[in-house]
Amino acid sequence: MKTRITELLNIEYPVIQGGMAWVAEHSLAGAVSAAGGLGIIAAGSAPAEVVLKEIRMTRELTDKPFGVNIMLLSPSAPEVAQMVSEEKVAVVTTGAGNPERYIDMWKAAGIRVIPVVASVALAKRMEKYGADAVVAEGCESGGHIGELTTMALVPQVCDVVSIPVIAAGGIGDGRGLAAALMLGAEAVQIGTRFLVADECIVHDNYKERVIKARDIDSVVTGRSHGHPVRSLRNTMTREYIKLENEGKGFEELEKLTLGSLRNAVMDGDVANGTVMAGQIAGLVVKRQSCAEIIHEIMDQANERLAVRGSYNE
Ligand code: TUI
Repeated sequence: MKTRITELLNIEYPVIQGGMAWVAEHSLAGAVSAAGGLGIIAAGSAPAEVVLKEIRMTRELTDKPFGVNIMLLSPSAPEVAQMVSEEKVAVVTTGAGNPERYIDMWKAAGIRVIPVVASVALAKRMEKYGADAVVAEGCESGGHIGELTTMALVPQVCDVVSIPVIAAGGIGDGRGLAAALMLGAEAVQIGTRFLVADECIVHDNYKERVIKARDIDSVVTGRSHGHPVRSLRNTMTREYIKLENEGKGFEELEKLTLGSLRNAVMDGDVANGTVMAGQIAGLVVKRQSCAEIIHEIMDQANERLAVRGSYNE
């Protein structure tokens, strides 16, 4: 399957792995890229030297292109932004903010720049500032989210930009990829399904929680203070939502989630930690290698796309 995204990024399949903080390190990114998708190392809140080591370890795993995701709320975002320029990584994606101050520097280093956006306005602005593509991410995603659903956001973004659009949020299989292409996207970014990949380092308890999740098991915390985060329901989210309903402020709420993503991912504390995952978690039912996941998605999408012509027969 060829699209402007597979051409731009020099990848075989239009499947990009989400840059999940604490989760997406060299073994996941390297496996996804080696399998023909685009693997992404998530910088999260790590300092530049840690991300640099991950870049070097990913280069040991594959000669194929991979990317680095920069989480713009992180205090180390400026130093990571500089370091990826010096390293001339193939692709940079950004999340949770507006990366315009870095775009010229990245472009000068020959990097493909792909901001994640949750609104039409930011998509337009990113094109104007020189982005090569955008990820339009709907609120079905895990982690930090915007307001709009993928179904509503993707076609509206496609209508106002000429650069290619990558759809994200609520996509976990080949039906999702086929649907995203119908909306005008030219690739998909997938996070939740890769959480349970064999090459993904998240704790076994986290993988089991994702596999066990039903359709209605993700919840959004933090809407009251303007930093909504989607994760799987547990002791922490129940307590958080209770305190939010009591009108508690950001500082008090933050105490509940300090280090909580790390605790879930690394220590397997799926009761008190933050188990970030998207609404599609209910569809994720088995562990597979990254190559199996990607091939299954492509086979299923190709099958669906072949069926399309038959509706008018
Ligand atoms: O960034 C994400 N998802 C994330 S980041 C993350 S780490 C974190 N952990 C705890 C609390 C907060 C973050 C976990 N998940 N997705 C990309 C994304 N970006 N979704 C929404 C946005 C976004 C939202 C507002 C991008 C830009 C924006 O406004 C920028 C502006 O200044 O206009």
